[in-house]
Amino acid sequence: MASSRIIVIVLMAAVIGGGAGFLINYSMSLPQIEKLSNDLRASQTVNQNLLSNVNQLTSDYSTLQGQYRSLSEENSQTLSQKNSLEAQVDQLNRDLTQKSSQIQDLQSENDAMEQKIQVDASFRIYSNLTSFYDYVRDAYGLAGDKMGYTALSRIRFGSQLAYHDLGYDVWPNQEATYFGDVGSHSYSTASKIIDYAITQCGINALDDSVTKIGKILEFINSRISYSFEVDDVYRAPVETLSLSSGDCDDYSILAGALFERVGVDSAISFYTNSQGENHVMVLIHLDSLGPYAFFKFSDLTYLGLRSGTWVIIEPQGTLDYQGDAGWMTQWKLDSAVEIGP
Ligand SMILES: [Ca+2]
Repeated sequence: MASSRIIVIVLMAAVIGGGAGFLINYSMSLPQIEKLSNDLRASQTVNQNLLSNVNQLTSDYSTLQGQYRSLSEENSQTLSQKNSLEAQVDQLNRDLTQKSSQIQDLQSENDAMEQKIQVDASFRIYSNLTSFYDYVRDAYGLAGDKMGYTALSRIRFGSQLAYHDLGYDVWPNQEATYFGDVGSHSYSTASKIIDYAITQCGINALDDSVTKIGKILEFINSRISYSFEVDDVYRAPVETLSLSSGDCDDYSILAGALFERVGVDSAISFYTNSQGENHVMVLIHLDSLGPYAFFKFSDLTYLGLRSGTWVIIEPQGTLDYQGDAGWMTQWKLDSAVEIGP
């Protein structure tokens, strides 16, 4: 079999060589041919393996490309979700900041409300003390009119109410009854409330008189609201503080008591105008209101007041209001009574 292949190869070489006009004398040994044949088969096997590997790699590459595209899409979606979540976090942070601010505002309002409740409770007076003032008004009239039915008698009564609340025994008979029933003095109870009011005004020991007056007016106008009365009742300072309301005489009696408490001598004063209306304001024994505009009387000794300048204070306004000519100049002074014994 092997020799026949050699013969065929030799013959083919002879044919090819003869056709070309020459002869190639080619011959191989049998082992060589077998080796070549084996090598050829091995090479084919290697090629097939390589081809198979290339196919496999191509397939793997295609799979990886698919996975890469899929992962790219997922990555894109994840990035989009991340951006969305970050935007949500930003919004939540803004909401949180806003809510925190609202909570702080509410906390402040709550603190202020609690503070007001505490202050209201401290200014509250009870029926034992209100009954004392009712008892006194029963004896002297709602505005002290039973003492003479004049403007002077009325403001004298107002002055006495202020003086009582500064801690003085103005009506010994009524006070004895009160002490017998309650076991303490009405003027002591009232005087402590006046002291508390001064602390609420925020007055410092080093404040000058005008500053003290300004703080008292600020306090009065923040706490007290004007209220008409169907009957003309003169109320004690602590009654007005407890009610948080009053009319012109009640404002004046309260302001006079507070001015006196910080060392500013004061008087309750009664006025009329061309329309036949009455009004009550405060006079203070000071030369001026410093930088603030004001109206004054240089001498009121003819009304029984000590000598020197008396400045008019409208307690329903703050220091800035005291120079209001449109309001102040209409009033004609009728009478005045200093707060004191
Ligand atoms: Ca009144």
